[in-house]
Order: sequence, then C-alpha cells, then structure tokens
Amino acid sequence: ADRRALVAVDLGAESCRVSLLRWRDGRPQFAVVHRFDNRPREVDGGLRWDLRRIEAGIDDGVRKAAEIATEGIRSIAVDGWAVDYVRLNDDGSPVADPFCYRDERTVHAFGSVHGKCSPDRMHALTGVQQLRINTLYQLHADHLAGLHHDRPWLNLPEYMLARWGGDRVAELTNATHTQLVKLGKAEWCEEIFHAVGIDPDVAAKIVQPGAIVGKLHGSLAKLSALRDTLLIAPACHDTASAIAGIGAAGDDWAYISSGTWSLVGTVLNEPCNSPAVRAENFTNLGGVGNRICFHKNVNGMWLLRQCIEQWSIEGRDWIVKDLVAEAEHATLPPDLIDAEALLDPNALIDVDDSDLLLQGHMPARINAQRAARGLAALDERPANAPQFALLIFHSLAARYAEVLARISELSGKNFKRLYIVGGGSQNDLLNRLTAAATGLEVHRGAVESSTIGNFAVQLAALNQDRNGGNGVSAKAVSAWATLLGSAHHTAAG
Ligand code: LFR
Repeated sequence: ADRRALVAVDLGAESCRVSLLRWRDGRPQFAVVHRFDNRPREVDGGLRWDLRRIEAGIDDGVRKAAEIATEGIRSIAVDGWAVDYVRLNDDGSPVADPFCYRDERTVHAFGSVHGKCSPDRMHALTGVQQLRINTLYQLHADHLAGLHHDRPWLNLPEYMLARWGGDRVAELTNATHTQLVKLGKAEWCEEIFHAVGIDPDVAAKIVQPGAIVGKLHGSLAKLSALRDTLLIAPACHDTASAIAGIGAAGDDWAYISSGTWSLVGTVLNEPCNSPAVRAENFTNLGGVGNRICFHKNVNGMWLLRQCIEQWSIEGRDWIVKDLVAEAEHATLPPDLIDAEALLDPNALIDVDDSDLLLQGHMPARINAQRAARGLAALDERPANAPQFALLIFHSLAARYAEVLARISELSGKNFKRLYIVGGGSQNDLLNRLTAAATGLEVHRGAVESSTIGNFAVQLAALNQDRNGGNGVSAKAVSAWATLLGSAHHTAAG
C-alpha cells in the first residue's frame, strides 16, 4: 500500500488551516499543522478578501507539512467556504482580489435577478435557498457594473487547486451553492445564466467530489516530499465536507455544522422541493456520493464573534471559551423571563434578521432590533458581554429547534440524534440549550469535521471507491470518516 501522507486545506471565512494525515501502524491519523486567521477588508469601498495573504498562508502550511512528512505527500485537496470566486486573466492569474459575500453590492443584484427570473421559478430549477450571498447574485452584480464579467471565474478552493497546476473545475457540491446548477443534476442551468445575463461559457466544467484534477506544479513541487503529488477536488464546499466528516449510520439524525454560519439540516437521498420547501426557502445542496444536504443557513457564531470584535475595539479582548463560562452564570434581560421564570420566545433575538448578517457594531445592531420590537436596550459595554452571549445562545438554540422541526416535517424524517460539528460544537452551554430546545440527543462531533470529510474523500478517491461515474461512494467516505476518529460523545442535557 502507498503510505505517503495526505494534506487537507480548509479555508474558513474567519480562519484557515492546513492539516497533515500520516499512517501509524496502518491507520490514518491527522493533525492541524498550520493555522491563520482570515478576514475581508474594505478596499475602494468594497469588501474584499486578501487573496495574496490566503495563498501565502496555505503555501506556508503545505511547506510545513512537506517538512514533517519525509515519506512524501501523495495528494492535496482544498475545501472552503462557498460562493466567493476569483476571476482569471488569460494566464490564470487573478484579475483582482475577490469580493467577500457580505459586500452589500448584492442587495441590489438580488432584486434585479428576481425581476428576470422569479424566486419560484429559480427554486424550481435549482432547489437552492435564495441568499443574496450566492455566486449567482454576485456574478449578476459584476454584470450590472460591467466589472470583468467576461472573465472566467473559479470558486476559491477550486482556484487554489488551479493555481497549483490543477485543471479549472467547478466541484459539484460547491457549484450547487452558486445557485446555477440544475436541481439533482451535475449540469449548469443555462436558463438562469441567460435570464440574468451571465455567460455560461466562462463557467468551469463541473466535476464530482473526489475528482483528481492534476499534479502539483510550481515552486512547491520542487520540495522532495511534493515531487509527485496529486491534486484532488474533495467536497470543495466546507459544509459538504463537514457533513461527510460525520460518518454516522442510520437515518434518524440531523446535523448542525456550526461555524461562522450554522447549517441546520439533514442528509437526503433525493432532493426535496415541494411548494412548502420553496415557500420556506430551504436548500438542496450537493453532498458527497450524490446525496443532498437539505438545510437552512442560520446566522451562527458570526453574531458572537462580531460582538467580540466590537468589545475588543472598546478595549476588552474576550475569548470565546471564557465568555461561554461566564455566560453560564449570567442572567437574561428581565423582559425575557415571565412570572414563572419561563423564557419568552418573543423577546429572543431574530438571529436571521438581514441586518445582523452585516459587519460591525453588532451589540448596537442587536439593540436596534430590540428597540424596533419595543424591548429595552441591553448594556452594550464589554463588561456586559456574558449577558449578550447568553441571549445569543438562547436565541440560536430556539432558532435551531424551529428549523429542525420544519426539516422533520418537510422531509418526513423522525429525528432522534443531532450531530453538531465544527468550531461551535465546543460550546457546551449552547449544546445543552440546543438539546433542551430540540429534545434531541446531541452528539458533539469533531471541530475539524470539514478536514475529516476532506481527507475521507481523498482516501476514497485514491482507493478508487467509486460510485459508477458519480464520484466517490458515500459508504466508503463514511467508513473513512469514522476511522479518522470522528468519535462522538453525548453532551450532557
Ligand atoms: C460555511 C459556508 C456555508 C455557506 C457560507 C458562505 O462556512 O460555506 O455553507 O453558506 O459559508 O460560503
């Protein structure tokens, strides 16, 4: 057997990491070898990613991995947050730093797209939750602004693979989040491209997760460990990777992939696109092994992180872990508790309010929402952070419960277990509140579930555990994920 190491790159909107898998006594083991934070910045009035910094960060990580893995590196795969993309010059270099999906240019593009293709038609064609962040609205915004709209584009993980010498591809799980793929197919939906004035010819060819897209070239390939390294498209959408990383058996479970966003849903064998699904704007995104990630984007740790950012500007650096510990003892604002000491759901934060998806001044945004609903302002000062945190956790847990109840009805599934993966799964207070709000058995999965899913797809691809022409088989991926130690334990509650 080939016992060379594997590298997984996971690009997060708040932090990126490079991990190394090596074989010990015939078993795969992995560790994060490099991590760096990530954030967009305002450039010329637009919110953009610092592409050079991300490229340099992952190159550093791969170099570190190559130093450790003297046995050599067999393959590298990249997953990351979806929807953002890089436009390319003829030589493959980036035309500009990519926009961040939170940039407000798509507020207008969203309405403009729906004037050309109705939301109902759009959902019938794609089955995808209409979020203004989706690539479609961004490409349309480029079109409206006459901004490089004729240049080829690649979503970020696929761009990183191409930059290292891989073919230009659009991996299916990531492609579905563009809102430009036909529901349940691995084909671009030309009707939408034409309706909104986007050129289908500059979109890359769609490939399945597990596709081998080429060999590593360039300066990294000069290192001896990286002389013969394959480039693999895993499930390039980090959420699809994280869900593939769960590796649970049975059909009675739901998931929350908890990071910047909380993706709340379940895995289906077939898309679910009834009129109710459309009306309630649920998504059918591509999953590994031709499955469907049926979920909703819920505003996740973004809320707390943005509050922390504000308090840090005001002079206090809160660490999430400490804040969670203090929130355990905080009291909720009086308007939330009725005479019998019960929570008043009407006083919880509407976490999916579009204003709360924007960057900056989060405590004030939350208070503005409370004011609009006739609720008293909370003390916004850093010292009152635990109360804010507790309110955010209660509000998230209630929203999770609401979404899961709908998912159960819409999909006809009866849930018993709830797997929570990603950075947010570390928050035992939120896990307990979630267990109480949902009545489900909460299983805390791996923080690095995206990385587990990334490695599991690579291993299945390298072992040619293929599902006909449809990419790697879900079964093989799930077996690898389990082996990679996505050991779960039940949270108290
Ligand atoms: C999570 C995630 C979500 C996607 C959002 C934007 O990191 O990928 O799945 O909706 O970020 O890409």
